[in-house]
Amino acid sequence: MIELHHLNKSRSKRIIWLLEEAAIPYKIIPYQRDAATSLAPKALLNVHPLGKSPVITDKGKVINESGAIVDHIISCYAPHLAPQLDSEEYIHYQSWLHFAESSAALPMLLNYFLKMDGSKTNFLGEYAVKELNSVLAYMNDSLADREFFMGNYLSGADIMNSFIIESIFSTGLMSPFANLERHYQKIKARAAYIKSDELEAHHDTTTTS
Ligand SMILES: N[C@@H](CCC(=O)N[C@@H](CS)C(=O)NCC(=O)O)C(=O)O
Repeated sequence: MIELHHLNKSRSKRIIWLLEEAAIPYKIIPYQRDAATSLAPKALLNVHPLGKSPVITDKGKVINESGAIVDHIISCYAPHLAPQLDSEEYIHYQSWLHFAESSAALPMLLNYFLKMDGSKTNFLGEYAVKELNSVLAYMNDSLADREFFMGNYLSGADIMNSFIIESIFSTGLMSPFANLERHYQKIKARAAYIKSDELEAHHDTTTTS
């Protein structure tokens, strides 16, 4: 059975959502961020040398990086959440999978960390805002004529990019991006997404007390 090493308030929630969509048996092994530093506990280093989450174990394999995890779960257990391997769409699908943790995550996290840090920057602050707006506009435009990133069906592309969309929504930066907002409302209404929210809250000691 798949075991998900899940850190509270993290990207790992997208893997819970995926596992719920895939409807396969799995087990969550929960970890809590340090209350002062927000860092992961050292115990995660016993699972993978980077000590980050998500990480899964499946059939004796340890898999880190959410993109690789999403790819693995979908290829092995939920092929309906991706286009056919030999289709034209497949390359676009792969681009969206990688986009979430590269082009989109960098400016989003830069922006977030700079705000938390509060220090004066030379060019970085302006760069982060400009880049973030550019990737959000790209995502928004791509959703203009479709419900989901790959068309009219949910795929790993939506699951990977949900971390970006949720984070942006929580900062209140969403208003100029109506298509992204529509997409967010759509995914939030899915039973598997609602279940992932419940499970995340259940395994987060800062919300369950
Ligand atoms: N690119 C990696 C990023 C993994 C990552 O940075 N995870 C964060 C949680 S969102 C983490 O474990 N942070 C705790 C720490 O750095 O101590 C992925 O997509 O899995």
